[in-house]
Amino acid sequence: MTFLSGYIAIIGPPNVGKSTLLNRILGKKLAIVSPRPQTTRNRILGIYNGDDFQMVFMDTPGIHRTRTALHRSMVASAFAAFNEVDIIMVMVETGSGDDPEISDILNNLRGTGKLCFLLINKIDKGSKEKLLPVIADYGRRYPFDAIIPISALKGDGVGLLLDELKSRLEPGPQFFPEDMETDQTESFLISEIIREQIYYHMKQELPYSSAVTVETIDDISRKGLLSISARIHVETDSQKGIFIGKGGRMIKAIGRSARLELEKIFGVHVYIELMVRVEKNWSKDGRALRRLGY
Ligand SMILES: Nc1nc2c(ncn2[C@@H]2O[C@H](COP(=O)(O)OP(=O)(O)OP(=O)(O)O)[C@@H](O)[C@H]2O)c(=O)[nH]1
Ligand SMILES: [Mg+2]
Repeated sequence: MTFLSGYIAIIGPPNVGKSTLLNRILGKKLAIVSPRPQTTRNRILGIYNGDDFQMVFMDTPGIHRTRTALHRSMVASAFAAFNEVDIIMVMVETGSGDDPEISDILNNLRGTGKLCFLLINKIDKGSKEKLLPVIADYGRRYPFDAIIPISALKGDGVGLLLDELKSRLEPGPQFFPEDMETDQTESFLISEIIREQIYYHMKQELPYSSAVTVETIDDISRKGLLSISARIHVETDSQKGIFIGKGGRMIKAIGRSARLELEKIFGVHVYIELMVRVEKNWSKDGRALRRLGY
């Protein structure tokens, strides 16, 4: 039996459902998801194993036109994925055809010569009739090796996508041990889950001005308890005030929902201590970015 393997990137504009697809394929939450754009900031691997194959999926930050140092680093890491994988999956929504990001993505694809699928996501939202002209239009714009409509949220088309991917894998090594599901550390995943809750609790630009680092994790296994201390970094004193909220109400609410989510993921009781710290203009400063993991 020949072992098949490959790296497969999920690329696309923000908010189209890339992280949702990664989680759907792996059958668990590896990547955070939110209704707002630019949620994912780092590349995340999800390792999908079969008896005779291994697919290494790479979730990437949404590609958008941007100015700040943080967003430049996010977009650069997404574009770098083009060169590092065997198969590229470009994900769009039915409505995203005219977005300038799509042209940027297609222009970058042209030079790669790599196998490339187009995934049209969120088909559970629109009508089937609208899909056909979209498929035809994308087919004209780029010679995709396959165009596959899916719903990452509901799972429609995802089985078909996996079959199609498997049929295109080449003989290759098992890159990661069988029991490894992701390249993320536990502490990175925890910081991401806290960041996810910030997207749900904070309005407007505030999530984009925040970063989370985990300072300590105490695994008190005998008591079935994970005790976490983490910091939320914001850019100004006034943001700090809003994150803490009246009488600490906001920070408590973020901590509580992150705790519930982490208890679901780890299956143990979780205790979280959250602190808010001002790191002036961190999203515009290269050194601060590196310190915070970007
Ligand atoms: N109706 C519907 N909603 C979806 C589907 N897939 C994802 N979503 C929703 O779209 C939003 C964005 O999903 P994400 O997975 O965070 O999107 P993303 O492409 O990773 O976004 P960035 O990380 O910001 O680039 C969330 O509210 C998801 O629940 C789908 O198939 N159908
Ligand atoms: Mg994402």
